[in-house]
Amino acid sequence: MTIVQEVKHDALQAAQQYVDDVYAAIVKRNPDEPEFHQAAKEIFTSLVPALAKHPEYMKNGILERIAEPERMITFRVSWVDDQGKVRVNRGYRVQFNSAIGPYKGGLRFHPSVNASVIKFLGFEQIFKNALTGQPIGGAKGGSDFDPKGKSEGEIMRFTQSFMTELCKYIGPDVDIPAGDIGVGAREIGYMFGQYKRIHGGFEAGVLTGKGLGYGGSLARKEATGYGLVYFVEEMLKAKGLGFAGSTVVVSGSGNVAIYAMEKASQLGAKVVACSDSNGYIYDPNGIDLDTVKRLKEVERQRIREYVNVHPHAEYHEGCFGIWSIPCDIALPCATQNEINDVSARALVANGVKAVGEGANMPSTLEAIDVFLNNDVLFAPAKAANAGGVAVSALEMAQNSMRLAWTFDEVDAKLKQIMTNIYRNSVDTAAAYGHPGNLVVGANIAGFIKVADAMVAQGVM
Ligand code: NDP
Ligand code: 2IT
Repeated sequence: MTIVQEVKHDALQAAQQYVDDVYAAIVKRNPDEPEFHQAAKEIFTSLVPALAKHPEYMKNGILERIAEPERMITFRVSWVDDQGKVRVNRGYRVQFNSAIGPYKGGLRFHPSVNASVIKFLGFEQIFKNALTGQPIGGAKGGSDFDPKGKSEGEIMRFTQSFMTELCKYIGPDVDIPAGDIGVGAREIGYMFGQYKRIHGGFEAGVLTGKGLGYGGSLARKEATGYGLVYFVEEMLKAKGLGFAGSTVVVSGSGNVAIYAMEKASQLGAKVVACSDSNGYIYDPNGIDLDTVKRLKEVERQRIREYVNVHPHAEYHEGCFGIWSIPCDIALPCATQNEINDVSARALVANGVKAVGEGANMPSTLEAIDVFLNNDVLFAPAKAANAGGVAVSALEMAQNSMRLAWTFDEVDAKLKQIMTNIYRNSVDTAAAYGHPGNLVVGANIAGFIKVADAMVAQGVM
């Protein structure tokens, strides 16, 4: 008998009512925050069987509390551009939940950043971090600063100004930021330098994703993309499938996309497409990753430049067209809501077997329904992309021990963590009456860990 078969129908009804009431209150209290509403809706919908089984969560007001950030900081970030003009951006840090560990989560620099985006990301991070099995709470931050077209000097001055304010709220045992869209090793380096200058000590554990020469971890750069592919490989294996011999489409061409492409290729897949925010490339011979790395990691160019090196490849303007390319496995690794129901139906019509979310919330709620209703193997973001933050926690562990593991040691731990998350999600989905539904499994598994800690620590 599954756990959910043991619970009575009226317990399920009470749980559903509780979820509906709290969701309505969230929408009312956080108007004009559609991304945050979307993330809350996805998680809450999954939690009904868990709340029915554990009425103590309702009694303790867990949903009301977990959806309200412990702290939300917004601040002015002033800086001077290369023309001598004063510029002002807005900085954010949401410290969402510290029930199981210090706040942990990335920083995003992108013009689309606002309170809704930061809160959806911070909310997701709570459950993702719990799934890793490591002692890290949930947080996120960033700014509406647009790094595109900025000089090195402008990036440095902005980033230093950002950290001058953020440093008041973080610390190795308090809150540990890392990268996300628009924040990579370069920005983490400038932030680490500024934090150190202000605080006066070498607190390596205050940021993760650091350079290898000053406290960074081997395999952190690769971790999100590799971890995504390890997770999807487990999911495929359970059905007698695998990356070997498959055709793969990856959106984005940033940190997550590049290392997802690398690992998928190493496992014998042919990656035929990737993108940036302007458009996508299709290379029927398989993407030449060295060219993509040079264009994106070194030269910070647009992906359209790829066809100058490989004239047989095609470039198409716009982001959604990439999902019309026939493939066995789709790995959205760019941004939120990049797959809508139309794109999802196109993927299904072309016979996609598996979708693995490398980005955070890349599929709309309607797109997820399309995948689940058509028996597409679906790996939800908070499980499938947890490898990045998991290796961040391993970076913190190495910093605390003042030693450094080899690449192979970190990679082996990452693989084990991704396998554990997969098994935990599968087992939890089955136990709560939704076998094979990893959305439900991952949401409930992450939630229970945090909820139990919140109950144990009392109302606060
Ligand atoms: P990068 O900045 O390295 O790359 C982002 C990529 O996505 C770029 O190719 C970018 O194109 C594209 N992109 C960004 N915004 C948009 C948009 N609005 N529309 C279309 N394309 C867009 O970021 P990451 O690779 O680090 O992050 C990608 C995703 O993965 C994000 O959702 C992030 O939250 C998630 N993630 C990242 C982790 C990490 O460790 N870095 C961990 C877990 C999840 P362009 O260059 O044109 O902007
Ligand atoms: O979304 C994410 O998990 C990240 N951007 C990584 C966060 C981290 O702290 O490494």
